[in-house]
Amino acid sequence: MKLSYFHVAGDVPYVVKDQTCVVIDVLRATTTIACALNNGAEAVQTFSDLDKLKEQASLWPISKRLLLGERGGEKIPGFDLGNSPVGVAADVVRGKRLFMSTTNGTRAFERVKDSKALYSMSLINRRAIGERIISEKPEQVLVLGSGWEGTYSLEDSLAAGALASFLIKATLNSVQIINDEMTAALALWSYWEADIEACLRKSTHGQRLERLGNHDDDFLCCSEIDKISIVPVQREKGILFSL
Ligand code: 3SL
Repeated sequence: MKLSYFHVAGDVPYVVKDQTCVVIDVLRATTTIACALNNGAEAVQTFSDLDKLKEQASLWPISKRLLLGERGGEKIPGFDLGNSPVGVAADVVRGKRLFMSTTNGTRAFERVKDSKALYSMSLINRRAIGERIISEKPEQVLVLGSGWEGTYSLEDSLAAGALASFLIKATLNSVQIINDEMTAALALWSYWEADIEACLRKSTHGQRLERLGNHDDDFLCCSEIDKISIVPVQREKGILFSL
């Protein structure tokens, strides 16, 4: 299995139609998606465009939908929820479809929505995604970070390295790392794996969240490696369901 990593959507150099892709946005979109589906949300529909989100959400019964999103880390005015994994508790999201838009994560999904298989991964469901990939036996897996407005992010690279490390161990080395970005991500993981939360807090986006207010619960939740076994998979374009 060939494994590559791209820091942001704009770095992906080719058509992804025949690929298996994994999107990562540790802080916080893909962690929120994992928690929401784990807590019984019906599905998470992602949008980079807010007008499209509102249009699609209006077709859904009010009692069965929630609008979730942030810009610059803060809840979008008029939306039901901000982008926090601790805000998507079971009593809030169970049975609901989440219409979600975030600054970077939903753009990454948009870039690879035409892929053959598409998964959403964060640190908390890293093992579940790794096991799913192994069972699928794809020739090539493209891992895509979300970054911040087109630039590198430390925490997404950490998670890419965590996935690569899992796949290498679980397949007894039959993984081929095919770009330098993934080699660097693996090195990052081996440097920080014993103190994941410290890495998240050190990242520029982690510092941005700290400036916005107390996000201790989010940092803790986002750094709990392999905590849940949910596999969010795209079954319809732009819509993630639990496998
Ligand atoms: O950029 C994104 O997609 C978000 O995950 C950022 S935030 O953590 O909600 O600020």
